[in-house]
Order: sequence, then C-alpha cells, then structure tokens
Amino acid sequence: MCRAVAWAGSGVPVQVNIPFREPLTPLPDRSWSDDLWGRPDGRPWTTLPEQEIVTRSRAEVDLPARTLVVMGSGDPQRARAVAEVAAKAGWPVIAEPTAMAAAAQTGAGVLRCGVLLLAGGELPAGVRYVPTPLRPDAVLLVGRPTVSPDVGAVVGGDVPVFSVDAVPEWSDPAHTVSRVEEWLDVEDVPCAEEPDPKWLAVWQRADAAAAAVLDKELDAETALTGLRAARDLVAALPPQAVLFLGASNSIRDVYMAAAAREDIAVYANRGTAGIDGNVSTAMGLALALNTPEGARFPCYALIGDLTFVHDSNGLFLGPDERRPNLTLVVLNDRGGGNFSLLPEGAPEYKQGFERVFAAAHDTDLVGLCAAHHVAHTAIESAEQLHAVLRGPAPVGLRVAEVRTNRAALRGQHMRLHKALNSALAGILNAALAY
Ligand SMILES: Cc1ncc(C[n+]2csc(CCOP(=O)(O)OP(=O)(O)O)c2C)c(N)n1
Repeated sequence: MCRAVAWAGSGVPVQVNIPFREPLTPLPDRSWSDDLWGRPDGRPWTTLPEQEIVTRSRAEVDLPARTLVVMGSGDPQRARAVAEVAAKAGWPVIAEPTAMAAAAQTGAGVLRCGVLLLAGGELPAGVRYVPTPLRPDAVLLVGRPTVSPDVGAVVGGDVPVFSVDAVPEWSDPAHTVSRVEEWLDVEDVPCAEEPDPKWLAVWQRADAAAAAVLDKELDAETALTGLRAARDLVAALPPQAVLFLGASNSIRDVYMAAAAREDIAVYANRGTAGIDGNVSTAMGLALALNTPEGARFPCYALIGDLTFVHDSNGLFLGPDERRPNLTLVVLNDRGGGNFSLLPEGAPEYKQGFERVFAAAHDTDLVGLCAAHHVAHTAIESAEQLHAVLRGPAPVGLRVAEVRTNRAALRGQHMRLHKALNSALAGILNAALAY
C-alpha cells in the first residue's frame, strides 16, 4: 500500500490488487480464519521483510548454484539477459507464456512442465512445497509473474527470493522479495557460484517425466480439453505468429501444457486476472501489428467463453473501419472453468456452484458472431482444431469455437496430477540418494 500511495503521489494512475488469503472456502466450524481482534501483543497485522533497492548496474548478491529462475511478463530484453545468465550458471528456468520466447532464444534450460513441478502435484490453487530434490537455495523472479503460484511459499519461506525487474515498479504481490536488481546479465555470472550440474539435471529429468505423463494423458483424450487445445494450438502456430492469451484457464493451460516456442510472440493483459477487454485487446493487437503497408504477422487469440461474451462488443466495427486479421479461438465450456479447479469446485460445494461461481450460461456464440458478421467455425476434436490452424492465416476476423465439457475438467486435472506424482516419485527418490 505504501508503494501504491507513493506512485499515486507522483501523479500516475495506480491499481491495487488485493488477493483473498486462503482458505477460499468456509472453515468447517464456520469461524473466521483469523482472529478479528488483532495480533497477539498488539503486533501489526502485516509485517514485510526488509527490502533493499539496488540501483547499481552490477549485481553484488551471491547467487547460489541451486537457483531457480521464474520469468513473468515484462521487458523481453531483461528476460533474455537473465536467461543468458541462467544458461551459463546452469539454473533451470520456468517461463510464463509471455516470457517463453525470450527465455527460449538463449539456450537456457527452459522447462516444459516447470509450473506442474512447482505446483507439487496439487490443483493449481493448492500450495505445497516442491519436492526436496527440486528445492532451490534461491529463487530469482524476473519481471512480473502473473500466472505462477506464489513461488516463495511453494519453495518454503526460508528460501530467499530475489527479483530482477524495473525499479521502482518491481512486482512483488506476495511480499516475499528481499532484494531487487534492475538488471542482470552475463557480466554478473562471476557472482554466481560454480554451476552444480546435478541441479539442472534433476529438474530436467523431472521435467521430461512430467512432459511424458502430460502428453500421454492429452493424447489419450477422446474429447478435446483446454489443456490439449492449448498445447496443440501453440505447437501448430506458424512462425512469427502473434498469440494473445485471455485470462483464467487460457493462459494457465498454455503455461501448463505448451512447449516453449522461440519464434512466436505471446501477449496477455494481466495474466490469469481480468476477463474484461480481452477481445478488444486481441483485435487492437492484430490491427496495430498489421498495418496495410507494413509487415504481416499471423494473429491468434485463445480466450474462454465468459471472457469472450464479457467483451463481445469488442467485435463491433463500423463499416469503414479496418478489420483485423485475427483468429479468435474461444474455448467454450459454458462457464468459468477455472472455478472447478479451485477449492470451491470440490463436490461438497456443488450446491449453488453453477450459479454463483461457474456463471453457467447457454449463450449462442454462432448467433453472436453472426450479429457482428464474423465468420464462425465449431470445433469438437483435435483434428478439427488442426484443420483450422493449418495453412496460411486467413484474411479478416474469424472465431473458432472449441466446444468442451467443463464437468470433466476437475477430474482431468486430478488424474493428471496423480499420474505426475507417481511418475515423479521414482526420479525424485533416486535424486535424494545422490
Ligand atoms: C472483469 C472480471 N470480472 C470477474 C473476474 C473473475 N473471474 C475470473 S475467471 C472468471 C471466469 C472466466 O471464464 P472463461 O472466460 O469462460 O474462462 P475459463 O475459466 O473457463 O478458462 C471470472 C468471472 C475477472 N477476472 N475479471
């Protein structure tokens, strides 16, 4: 709040996001999860670690050999510079979708299933410590993580969390960052400990096992799901494609399932947050990147159905307006699928769930597109999705509606995490024996 107030004082608009503290569901005895009378001995409600702003150009912090890098959105040059350090220092890199191209361009050890390993086998909302062999001695956050779990909490409170981000606007929503550097590049490698080859190797072994489990699960699916659509979409995009990812499961599914591509550009607004304005952002991006006289980038977006319906007026274009060349892939599971993966999606909260959380609906996307003279294709299988993505991106605006079943979502994720846990157990036990 102090930082927000300080920025507001300098005349810039400031948005304060306040997350709910877990648990998100009522306690069994219906009591409050915190004592409303305050902390013992009149201590303050919130205490923050000491923070130090480092504005020097060279890092002076000792970075342990067992450092884990987590990249969020932000300046791709900063991401690339840190990824080059990671490549030299042998640090595993978990890159959110908006950072994956920058990270992958450097030859760093970018993990395919890093976030699945971080989540420790829980549903995305669950927080459990990462298994011991994968536990870092330090975490380096780069830019603004918007899709990752609270990494500081996941790795355990005593692991230092450093940030490389813009100063003074660095992002630290979980208040775990103890030190911020504005820049880190290969000239800083001397401040990193000698690489420990076992460190990257154990993450890569676990990652390969997780990827094998994931691909096996997704390939065995009889009906198309969000994870499968996200994986296949990213893999099928033409080189130089631009991909806008909508809030909620769209960006999270890509984070969980897609292999990093260094030849596409990925954009998002505020990560998993904010279903507003997503159609408009995708259209604006496609218009801005494809001026009539300029280069042409094939533009795509992946967004959920509520996100689409929420901003369907974004499809409105006057007859004399330029129309974007954009394929909007709408994953339609007739409601907010992400809530099925949260604690409130558990069977015991079934009553009222569809109305209160999922916001279930039966909006006709065919009719909605027709009202705006936008081409529409219905997709019910992976083959149909591939057929739409194959070939040169068409001129104009089109919606590809992927129809999926929300009722199966929670079960699918639970199955996946169970399969992951058993596949990882052997690898991690062997790593412990080193
Ligand atoms: C403007 C706004 N209102 C409400 C929310 C809360 N919210 C988060 S995700 C979500 C549901 C999104 O549903 P959908 O677009 O279908 O995506 P899915 O969850 O199925 O991936 C809602 C309502 C939000 N993020 N932003």
